[in-house]
Amino acid sequence: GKRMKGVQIYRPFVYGTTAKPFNDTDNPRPPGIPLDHTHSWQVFVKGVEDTDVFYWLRRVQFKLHESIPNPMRSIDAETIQKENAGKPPQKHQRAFVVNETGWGEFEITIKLYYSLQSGEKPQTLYHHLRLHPYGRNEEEKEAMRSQGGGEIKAWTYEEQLFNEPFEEFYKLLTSG
Ligand code: SLL
Repeated sequence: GKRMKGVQIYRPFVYGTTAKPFNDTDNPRPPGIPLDHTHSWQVFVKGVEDTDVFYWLRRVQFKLHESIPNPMRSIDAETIQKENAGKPPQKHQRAFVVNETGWGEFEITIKLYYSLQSGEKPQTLYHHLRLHPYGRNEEEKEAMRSQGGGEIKAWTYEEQLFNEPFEEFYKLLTSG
């Protein structure tokens, strides 16, 4: 294939974590979860407002902390699409997501694998799993709690740049 000289194309996406402390009302600790686990959390990569990213992003690999069983989690768009087939649309259906529980914060390595047509090498992102609100004082922490409706959201809005894409990939990106 031929690369398109001077062409740059961007695709928006969001990645990050959402965490919630266990409590007695809407987030009880599930049976079998160790007593030292204080939170449920998820890490994800998805389109902005749940738009499709599967046509340019084919796999996401999340590397979690070694204290977590099976810390390498690889998720393929194809697998998600098969699981979704025939189901009514739901929130987060088109997202690469790992759900976990735990007690501590750590750095998550997120590796993005692009469509085979793109010819792009995988790219690595780093994300700090946040379980606790942060702020310079108690008011700021409380504001972060209430903004997330009791959830601690650490989300990053990004734009993926494809520089001088192959013609076939450019067609794929713009035909959606
Ligand atoms: C800390 N440096 O000490 C960090 C490490 C590790 C968090 C945090 C384990 C969960 C599981 C878990 O939450 N590890 O056992 O599945 O704060």
